[in-house]
Amino acid sequence: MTPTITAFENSPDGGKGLARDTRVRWAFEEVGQPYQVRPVSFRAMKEPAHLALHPFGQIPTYEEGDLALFETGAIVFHIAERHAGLLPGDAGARARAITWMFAAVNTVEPPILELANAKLLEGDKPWSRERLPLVMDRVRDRLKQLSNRLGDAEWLDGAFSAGDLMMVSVLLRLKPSGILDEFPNLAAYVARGEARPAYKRAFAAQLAVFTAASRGS
Ligand SMILES: N[C@@H](CCC(=O)N[C@@H](CS)C(=O)NCC(=O)O)C(=O)O
Repeated sequence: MTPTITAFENSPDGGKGLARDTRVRWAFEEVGQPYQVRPVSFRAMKEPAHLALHPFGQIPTYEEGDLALFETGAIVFHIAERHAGLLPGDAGARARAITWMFAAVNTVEPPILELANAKLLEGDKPWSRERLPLVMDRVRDRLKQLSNRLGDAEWLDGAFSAGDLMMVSVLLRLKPSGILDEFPNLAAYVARGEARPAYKRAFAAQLAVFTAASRGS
């Protein structure tokens, strides 16, 4: 059965890869699993039908027969478990790849989201200018640690894995801020992720939704 995921009907970034269905599309592309996409509006995301799939009223969701999942970490893990290509066969290496998936969403993504919130949602507050350097330094602290661990390796732990897919996806959000460029090995790591044919296909598929919509309007 072909899985169906949900994605923004109108993405705030116009389909340029920042919405989180990108990482799920990327995982599908890496393992060669076809998928379908059901666009949802912001209003529909908060209505009962979508809330039954996603208790927090967000995208993406994943449906396959009776199975409904939410949370990109869980969805990518589910895809990686069922298909070859994203998790190593060796038990230890597999556990470490899963560890990097958790690190991406649980340790690296939170300060990056905090920065996005500080700019987008709190930029007009009187205390925003004073707080921003503190928020940026929290991101730098995490990136420094990650940069030290990556060193001059190509990927986080041997061959490319779901751990890299999640970490690159999380770091991509920083590109417009310029902070990533302070850590050349991380910037190169992200560029290697973006250069993967599967990432390019995922990006193009997401963008096509919005370029087609704007041609039609
Ligand atoms: N932790 C969740 C976050 C999901 C999330 O924040 N999705 C965003 C789109 S990238 C969303 O639906 N935002 C709209 C909203 O929260 O109302 C995951 O990784 O799946």
